[in-house]
Amino acid sequence: MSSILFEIRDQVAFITLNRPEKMNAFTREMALLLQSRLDECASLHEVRAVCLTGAGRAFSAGQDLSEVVDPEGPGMEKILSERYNPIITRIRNLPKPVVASVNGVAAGAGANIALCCDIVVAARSASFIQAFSKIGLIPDSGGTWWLPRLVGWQKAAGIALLGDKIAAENAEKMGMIYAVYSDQDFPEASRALAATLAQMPTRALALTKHALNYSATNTLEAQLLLEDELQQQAAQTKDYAEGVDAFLNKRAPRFKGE
Ligand code: T3D
Repeated sequence: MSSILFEIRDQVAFITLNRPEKMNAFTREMALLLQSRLDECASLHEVRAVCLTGAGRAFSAGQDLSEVVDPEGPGMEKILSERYNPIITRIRNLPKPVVASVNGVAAGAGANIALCCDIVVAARSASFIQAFSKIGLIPDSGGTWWLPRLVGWQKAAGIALLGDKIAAENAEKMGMIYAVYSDQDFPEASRALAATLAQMPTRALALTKHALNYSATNTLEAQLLLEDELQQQAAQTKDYAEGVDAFLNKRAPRFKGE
């Protein structure tokens, strides 16, 4: 059985991290396979949204620590540059919305892969752990970038330094994630969220994502210019014409992602 499951349904690509007996901890092979599945999602026209989740009781426990003690294994620099940094940049640059459907504990790089997704939803029993300080590392995979932006400096510092387990409900209250569903509702609710995104104007969503990516570092003036440029691109899409026509004719729009 592959460590990454991949299935396309209703124009949503479901990517499942699949080493449940090891809490979906990432091996090298698994990290590289996730990268190539994300590339497929970017290139396949039939994929209009992505839903990333984990098999079993974890989303992911991050790097498989049994690999890092292997004297023949790659050094730390290689681990981040070869495995995790390309996953984060692929998700951020993917011109389609990516939902992190956090079914259970998300720790270490597993937590930060979830946090870099466009919309993060979680089951009530899920949790987030910046486990790095417990083993003498610093938060990587974008953790030090996302946390202060999502929850503010004080909470980010506490979460990163202490490495405490943050329950999904607390993560939602502090703005780390978008929504929490009961464990019972979670599978259908997160699937429906991804399916809704897949029926929306895909190119406008991609341009929105692009604008949000730049908002963290742009000045207001630069961001206004960028919005102007991207809005002109959005206005040329068939989906924009469809959206306006549907509104004026009081009917539901049928977006095609074009
Ligand atoms: O060089 C570098 O490392 C750079 C890269 C860094 C990126 C990172 O992600 S560093 C952070 C790595 N992750 C962690 O430190 C988290 C370690 N795991 C845990 O803290 C706990 O397992 C959890 C809180 C995630 C879950 O706890 P619990 O009690 O529900 O489950 P468990 O019993 O600890 O784990 C179940 C099995 O999964 C167990 O295996 P076993 O004994 O049944 O054969 C456990 O060893 C295994 N497992 C869990 N996490 C990892 C792991 N095996 C390898 N690597 C793991 N990260």
